Amino acid sequence: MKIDAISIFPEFFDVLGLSLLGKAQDQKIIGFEAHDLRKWTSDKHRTVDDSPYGGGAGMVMKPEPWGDAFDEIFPKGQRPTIIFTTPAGIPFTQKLAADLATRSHLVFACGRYEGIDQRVVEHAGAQAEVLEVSIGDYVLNGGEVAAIAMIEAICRLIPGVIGNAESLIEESHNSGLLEYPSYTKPASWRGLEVPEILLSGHHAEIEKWRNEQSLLRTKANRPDLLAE
Ligand code: 6GU
Repeated sequence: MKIDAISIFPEFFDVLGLSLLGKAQDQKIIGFEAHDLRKWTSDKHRTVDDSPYGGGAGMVMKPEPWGDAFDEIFPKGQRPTIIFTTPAGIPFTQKLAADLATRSHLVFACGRYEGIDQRVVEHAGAQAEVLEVSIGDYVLNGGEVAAIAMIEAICRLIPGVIGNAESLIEESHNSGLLEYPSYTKPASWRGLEVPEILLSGHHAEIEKWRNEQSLLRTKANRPDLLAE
């Protein structure tokens, strides 16, 4: 999979060189490139924003640099998927991550300030599959951290990125419930014991206990998931 990110702070994406995603890049399973939006400005101050039509606080990202960036980054004759990061987007979920993991080319357009001129989104639709996506109900200063979170969630679902494919199966959100609690050695630690059932070797009983724990945890932490 090819992934491009466009941002005025491309250095944010340096973290993608670490750990499993770094390894996946070395192995050419994913190819990642971060681009500085200011590359596509032409004035002395390399301006990327301007005041909003209609008034209001804050600044809006100008359309021209984005259009020029897309002209260069979108391959001719192909239809990449472009993700505009915005708190006004559709929710990013495990399901969306799995869907996006099947694409061959993702482009993340990371807005700052009060957002990007909406015509940029409209215009991108002519050359790409377009999604406006949010990672949750809170506001970040820009889309870079959100894009990094999405890239990690998507890439770990690509075959070969995670060594142990089994670990993908039993995770929180796959079943619609949260994952059961985990324990490791020592069995007794600072007066706290590992639940005895886990030491029993009764696999059917352990599975039953884990299912119960998943349900209890979901009830306590995410009752909204049970309502669904
Ligand atoms: Cl994708 N961008 C920004 N700026 N804030 C967010 C977000 C995205 N998702 C949640 N908050």
